Amino acid sequence: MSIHNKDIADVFEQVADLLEIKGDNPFRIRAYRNAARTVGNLSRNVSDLISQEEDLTQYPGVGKDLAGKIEQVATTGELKLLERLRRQIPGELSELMKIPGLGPKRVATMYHELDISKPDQLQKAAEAGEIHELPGFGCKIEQNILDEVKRLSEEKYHQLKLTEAEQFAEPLIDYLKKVKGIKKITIAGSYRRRKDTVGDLDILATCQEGSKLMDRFVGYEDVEKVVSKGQTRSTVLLRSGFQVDLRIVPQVSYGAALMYFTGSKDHNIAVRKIALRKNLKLNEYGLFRGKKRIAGKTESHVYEALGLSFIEPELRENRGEIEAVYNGKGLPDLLTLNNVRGDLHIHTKYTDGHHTIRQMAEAAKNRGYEYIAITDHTKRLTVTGGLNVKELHKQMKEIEEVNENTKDMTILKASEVDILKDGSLDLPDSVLKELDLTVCAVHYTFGLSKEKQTERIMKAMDNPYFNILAHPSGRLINERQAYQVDMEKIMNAAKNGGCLLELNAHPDRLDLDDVHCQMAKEIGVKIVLSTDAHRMDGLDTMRFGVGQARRGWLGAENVANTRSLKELREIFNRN
Ligand code: DGT
Ligand code: CA
Ligand code: CA
Repeated sequence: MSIHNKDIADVFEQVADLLEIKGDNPFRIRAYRNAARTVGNLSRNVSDLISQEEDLTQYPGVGKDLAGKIEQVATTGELKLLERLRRQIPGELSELMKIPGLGPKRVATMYHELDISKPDQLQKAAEAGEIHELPGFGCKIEQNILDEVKRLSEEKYHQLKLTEAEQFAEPLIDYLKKVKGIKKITIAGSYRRRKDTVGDLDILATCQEGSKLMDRFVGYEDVEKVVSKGQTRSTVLLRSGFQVDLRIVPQVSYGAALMYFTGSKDHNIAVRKIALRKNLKLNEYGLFRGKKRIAGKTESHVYEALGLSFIEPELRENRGEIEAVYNGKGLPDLLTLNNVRGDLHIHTKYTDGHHTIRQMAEAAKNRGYEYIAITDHTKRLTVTGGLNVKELHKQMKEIEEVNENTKDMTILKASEVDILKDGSLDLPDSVLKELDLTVCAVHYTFGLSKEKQTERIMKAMDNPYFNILAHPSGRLINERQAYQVDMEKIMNAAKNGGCLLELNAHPDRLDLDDVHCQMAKEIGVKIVLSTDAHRMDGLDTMRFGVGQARRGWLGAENVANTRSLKELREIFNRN
C-alpha cells in the first residue's frame, strides 16, 4: 500500500484541527500544522524516504516524536492519536473548520450547544436561524456561514493543487510504463495545461497489448474503487477520492485524442468550428474529410491540417490563442525555465527559513542561477521572527561576506517588507535605501474593503524604495480566497511608478494567477517570478511559476528576472 504525502499531511491537519477544537496547547497544535505543511510540500515521497531509511528529523519541525508518527501513518495508513481523538469528538468537526469564517471556537460552540458535527446539520440549523443566537455569532455570521456551506456543497468535486496531483500522477505513470508493448503514455486534461488545480487525471496511452495495460491499471495498489473497466477506457477512484481515467487509443489517432482530452473544452469547441468552416470533421479519432482521415497521428499534424500552427497546451483556454494563430498574428514565445536567471524571494534561518544564506546561494548556483535576493520578513510578522533593523544589518553584513567568498553568483540584500495597514512600510526609509531591492507584501487585515485595500497598496507603492509587490492577491489555493483589490488600478500604478508584480511560484499560491498575468502583460507592467523558498529544495517550485506564466501568455521579455543583474539593478533603482 503506498501512502502519499498528501494523505499524511491530511492526517496531521485533522489532528491539529481536533486538538484546536478541544482547546489544547497552541504549541502542540502548531507543531502538527507545521508537520502537515512540511510533509505536504516535500518533493520526495515520504514512504520512499522511510523505505530508504532516511532520517526524517532532518526536516523542519520534525522531531523524534513526529518522525515516529509520520512513519506510523506512512506504514499503516492510520495514526493512533487521531483514533483516540475521534473517540472523544467527531472527526467531521475538522471538515467544518474548512468553512471560511469558522474557527475552532465557533465549531466547538456549535458542537456543544447544538450537537452540530456535519455541514448538512449546520446548513439546517443556519436556515432555521438557530446559529445567530449562539455566543460569539450573530446574524451576519450566520448568513456568511450559510452562503459558504452552500457554495462548498455546490462545488462539483474537490480540485487538487497541481503539486498534489503530481504526487499521485508520477508514481502511477511509472507503474503503468512497466507494461510491455506500451508505446506512448501522457497525462492530458488540465494537468497537461498546467492549471493551478486539477479535477481528475486523463491518461492516454498506445499499447500493443491493451488488455494487459488495463488489468495493471485497475490493479494499482492505490485504487479503491473501479468505477468502470473496458477494453479502451477505464475509470478508477484512488483512496484519496481522486479520479483517474485511462484511455487506450490507436497510434493513428493519438494526436487527435491528445488534443481532444487536453482540452480545454472551450478550446476544443472553437477549434472544431474552424474545422467545420473548412468542411472537415474533428473528433478524438482524427481530422476527417468525408470518411478519410487527413490527420490524427500527432497534434501538430492536426493543427497544421486546419491551417493553424501548434498551440502550447498552457494556452488552450480559448482566451485569444486561436484567433492569434488564425489571423497570422502568431503566439508569443512563451517563457521557459531556462530563461529564468535568478530567484528574488528567498527566506533563510534569519526568520522562518530553514537554511543559511550560504546554503541557499549554493543551491541557487546549482540550479544555474546568477543572482538571488534574500528576503526575510520584517518585525511586524512576529510569527516568523521578523527582523528588526539591528538584525537586518547583521544579515546585510553576512551577505557581503558570503558574496566575497562566492563565485559566479550575486546575493542581493533585500527584505520582504510588510505593508502596514495604513500603507506605510515596516522599515524606515533610511534602512530601505541600503537594500538592493524590496519585496513588499500584505500579510494581515485581509478583510479591508476593495477600495481601502487598493488604497493601502497604492500608498505603499508611492514609497520610492518599493520594488516588487509580492503575492499580489494573497490567495492560498483551496484555503484562503484572495483579498478584495482593484488589480487593474494597481497594475497601472505599478507600471507608471516603475514597480513590479510578483508571480509567486509556490504551488499553494501561484499568485498572480494566469488571468492576471495576461492582464499584466497587456498593461505592460513587468513580472518577477519567485519561489518564496524557505528551504533549498523550495527553489524547485519555480517550474510551477513558469507553467502559470505560460498560461498567462508571458514571454521572457515580460519577466524581469530573465535579465542580467546590471539591467535588474537599473529596474530596481526608481529614483
Ligand atoms: P479538470 O479535470 O476539471 O481539472 O479539467 P479538464 O480540462 O481536465 O476536464 P475533464 O477532465 O472534464 O475533461 C478532459 C478534457 O476532455 C477536457 O479538457 C476537454 C475534453 N472534453 C471533456 N468534455 C468535453 C465536451 O463535452 N466537449 C468537448 N469538446 N471536449 C470535452
Ligand atoms: Ca481532467
Ligand atoms: Ca476527466
